[in-house]
Amino acid sequence: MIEVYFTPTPNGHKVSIMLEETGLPHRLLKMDVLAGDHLTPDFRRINPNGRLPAIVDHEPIGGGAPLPVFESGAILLYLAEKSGKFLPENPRRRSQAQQWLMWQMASFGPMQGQAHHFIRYAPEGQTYPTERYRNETVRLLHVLNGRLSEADYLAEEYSIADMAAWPWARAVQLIGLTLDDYPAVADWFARVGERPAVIAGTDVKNAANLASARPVLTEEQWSNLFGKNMLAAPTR
Ligand SMILES: N[C@@H](CCC(=O)N[C@@H](CS)C(=O)NCC(=O)O)C(=O)O
Repeated sequence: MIEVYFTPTPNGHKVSIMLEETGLPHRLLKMDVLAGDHLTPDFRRINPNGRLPAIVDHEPIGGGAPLPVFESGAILLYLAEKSGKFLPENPRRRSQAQQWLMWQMASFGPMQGQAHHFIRYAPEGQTYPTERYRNETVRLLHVLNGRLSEADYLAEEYSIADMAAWPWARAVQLIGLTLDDYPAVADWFARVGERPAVIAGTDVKNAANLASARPVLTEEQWSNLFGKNMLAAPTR
């Protein structure tokens, strides 16, 4: 049994999609980041970085004590290794899957994540950072569109690279961008979105599952995500 410390965000959905795709037995433990569920010393023993998602595999590859795994990209690689699925065997395609997974982890997720912060959470009127991170997201969407104009999937066959990028492609609507401007991305997004495991893993039919465009946070919730409570957590 794999325990998944989960929140229904793009990084969380990468893992829930992969678990649905592979059918590996698992249990989702829903964490409320607004309430600060992820700021506890107990959770830091599972993820020293104190972020979601994280998993604990109680029957890890190679046996031994339960294995905690953090960072969504590392979790996808671990689950691919455990299941023997969705990381291509062919060395060229395997490398492509790893390259696009790293691209998502280093760029498409973090840059867009900053765009979400400045557009949706920061006090309004932050023109420079808003433009900087939205422009970078637009540039990355062009990169993704270029790749998907030459291949049906990021590694030619459906892989963990697609599972990593898809939830972040879905999230661009929340920062005022549309996939209609990137036809190859839009085609791929629709194709991947029809997969039963993607529907089950993200509950895409339920629009309420997407966070609101500009959430209103209480002082405590703000502190848990961006302020004193967040800063205090690693020292506790
Ligand atoms: N690079 C990490 C990013 C994890 C991350 O930032 N997770 C968000 C949810 S998507 C989180 O835990 N947010 C809570 C917070 O910022 O306090 C990964 O891919 O796992």
